[in-house]
Amino acid sequence: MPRPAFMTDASSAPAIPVTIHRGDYRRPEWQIPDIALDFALGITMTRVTAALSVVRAAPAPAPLLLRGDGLAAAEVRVDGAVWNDWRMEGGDLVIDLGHRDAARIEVDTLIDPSANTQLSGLYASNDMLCTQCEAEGFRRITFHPDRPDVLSRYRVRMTGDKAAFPVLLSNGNRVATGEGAGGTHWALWEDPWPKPSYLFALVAGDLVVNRDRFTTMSGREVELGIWVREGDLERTHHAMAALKHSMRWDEEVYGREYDLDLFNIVAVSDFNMGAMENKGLNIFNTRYILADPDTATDADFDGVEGVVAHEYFHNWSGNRVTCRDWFQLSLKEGFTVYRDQSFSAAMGSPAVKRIEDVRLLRAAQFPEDAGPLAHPIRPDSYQEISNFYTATVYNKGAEVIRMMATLLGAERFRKGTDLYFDRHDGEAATCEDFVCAMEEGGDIDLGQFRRWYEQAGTPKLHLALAQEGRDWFMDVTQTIPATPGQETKAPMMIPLRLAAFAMDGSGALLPERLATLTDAVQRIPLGQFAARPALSVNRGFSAPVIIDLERASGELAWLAAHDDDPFARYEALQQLMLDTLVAAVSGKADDREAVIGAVGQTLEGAVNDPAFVAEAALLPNEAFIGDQMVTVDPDAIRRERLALQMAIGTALENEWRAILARSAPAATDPSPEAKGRRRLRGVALAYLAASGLEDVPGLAFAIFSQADGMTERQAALATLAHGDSDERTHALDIFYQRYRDNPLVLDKWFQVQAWSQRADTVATVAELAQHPDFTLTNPNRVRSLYGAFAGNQAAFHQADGAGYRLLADLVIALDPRNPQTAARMIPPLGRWRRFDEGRQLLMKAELERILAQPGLSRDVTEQASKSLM
Ligand code: 0A1
Ligand code: ZN
Repeated sequence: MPRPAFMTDASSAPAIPVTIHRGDYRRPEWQIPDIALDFALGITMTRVTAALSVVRAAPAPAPLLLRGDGLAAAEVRVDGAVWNDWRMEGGDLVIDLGHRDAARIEVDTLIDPSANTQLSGLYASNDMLCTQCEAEGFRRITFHPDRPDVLSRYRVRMTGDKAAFPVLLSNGNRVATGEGAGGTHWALWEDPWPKPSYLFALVAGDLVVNRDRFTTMSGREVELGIWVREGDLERTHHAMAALKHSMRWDEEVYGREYDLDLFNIVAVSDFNMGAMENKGLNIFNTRYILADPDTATDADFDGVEGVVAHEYFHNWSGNRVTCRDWFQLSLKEGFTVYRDQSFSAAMGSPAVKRIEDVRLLRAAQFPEDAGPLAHPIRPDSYQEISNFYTATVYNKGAEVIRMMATLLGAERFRKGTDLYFDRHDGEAATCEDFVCAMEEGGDIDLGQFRRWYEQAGTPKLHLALAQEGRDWFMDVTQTIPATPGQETKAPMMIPLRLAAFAMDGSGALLPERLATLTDAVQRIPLGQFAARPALSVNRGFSAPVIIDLERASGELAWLAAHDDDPFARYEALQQLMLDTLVAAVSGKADDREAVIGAVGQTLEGAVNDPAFVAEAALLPNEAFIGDQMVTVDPDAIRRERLALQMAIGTALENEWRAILARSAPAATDPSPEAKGRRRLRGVALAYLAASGLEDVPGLAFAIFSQADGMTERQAALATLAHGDSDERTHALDIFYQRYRDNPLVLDKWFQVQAWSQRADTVATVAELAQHPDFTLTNPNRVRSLYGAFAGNQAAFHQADGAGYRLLADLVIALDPRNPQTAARMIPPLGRWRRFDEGRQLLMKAELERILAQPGLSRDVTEQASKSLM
């Protein structure tokens, strides 16, 4: 009698905090060169028959350990015969194969995709079936070692009802199809490239395709397909263009060519992350595929382009060369983010792209590095790996790659990447392998540089100018703050681009040079000048560090106007704004006039480079202002930032109005120039709104109503949402009625309200959580309301703790259904150390309330308990 064989539980294993350590890595005892999977597909019941050809890889006779999560084994067959020498250990299947060195193992599992609310493994989304296996989802489909250093060739047969699932997709090439009994059909897919289980994918559903072709540099013809639901096809063209550009770019810049005859992308609405790089079958959150000018903003278009590129680039940095274990995640993610950033820079404005990337790093990664969840880009331990898909691993990881590229220069960096790809093709590699390839290919010693992989925390560089006669120096003191488990740190190797200018306009005194810092205290000679120069440091943000350098507002204003590095110009103006805001928040004298003057200066470039001017004119966000303070005062920050916005809005009213008076570019014009103009119009409108001028709600409403695309429409709506006008109510209504059937646009409706600077935003968010269109089943919807809210500093940190309670309630409600997404909502509560005592107590109380819930997932347990430390 076969034992009952249904998936035992839709939720992950209960929380037993087991910590996994990087140092405990052991090579796999068994390899699996070939896997055949047979799926009998159904939304509520899918039967999986897995046949694994296993080969012993270690000398000692160890049993075969196959991981399982929520699975039951009905029967195990070895070389075709029923085998009884197996047992379950927790969710795992352990098969004793005695002294056999090779065997063919067959196991059947039954799963209910409709009950899989975690969106990990095989699940149903809008009547379609799809998979998400990274990091450990494959074990929710069938028993398997499910570790990235076990690489197999996959053969996948899928059978399903032809009407329900007319399209059957998996990795690699479709080698056969046919009809079956009872209205079923089947397809057989083979992927010639050995891959880890986390890259397995399958999709079955009623989908339509946007087809195209690409000819690779060696003349291989590749068929491209973007699969979406009927009605969404018209919104896939931008993604397709991005895919073709990415394919060409990777050939030209890294010499990397695509390696299958087919490249498919599928868009699904319910997805925990942005997208997934499964071999030959990328699966995307609809948010990063669907875009047209009526429903997507310019930022959304850029997001599509960047994520399509990111997943495509993984084909080499991730798939052809994969990770040995999950501690090496940054090997594929940091490098691939660096690659997608470089690609997007090449497609648009490099300066603006750099500004955006740095702003994101400061908003998402710096706080992580400064809080209880800080970890190195190559972590030393974890309880739940899903919690380590972080801004540190991704974005700081990209900065670390960028620093190596800076130290080596373009040509030697390319030698290093060539060596890395060639040497490790087909392997599961480590971060150390990457650094070794850089050292050899680039002929450089990166011994000390490796500390970037080991030490958490954002380094701080205290800089001071010193003078001896006519000789000038920069004295640098490097400190790295203590982080959990790392009390003391050794100095890092830091590439610092710098230049010095004479403020009398006579030009560069010190042309740009690259200084490589290695010591805790170091003196860098700058040269001989008659007077103190204006110092331009960390140009292009050459290192992910915090610079502490006192510069007078006059010097910053001068640099904001004259520095030849656009990023440094942006930084100078931001620093000027920041100094002013921090002074105001601390009740000290501020220099508003200098800021107004510098913004006014910058606006003079509005016609030539509107995109840059728009970025530069934006005030630093509230959280970043808070990061400069010993104790964050959210209310004072909100107040003073609004006051400065109002002062700039009022003083430069004519300039802002002039920007809005010029006609808007057509929404269908995607050129960088048009995008820049739209962005600047949004900034202008926000400044006018902040200045409280009476006609502004009317003006915003007119822009909202007449907008021919989403960029202008959303900017106007967001501006109105901050205020208290009839136009606000009216615009929100119109927007809702017009887009209520488009989930991605409806997300924006939730988002702009959660972002609002109104005093009643906490109450509004609580109300919206009860709205019939709000649902916990869709991660995009959850993020659009609660993710946006948690980023609204003054609202989330409302002094009575109502914001904290709201977020904790969400975590508690969401955890049983989707622990990964629930756990991602916790870090904002973990920032308690940065706030006053009252808020600290309230935040900790909510973390404790979360932890007191029975049956909490491993994901949430790890994040909440570490956040309390
Ligand atoms: N490798 C993907 C990210 C990803 C990770 C986990 C996922 O499921 C929980 C999904 C996607 C990327 O970097 O794009
Ligand atoms: Zn990635």
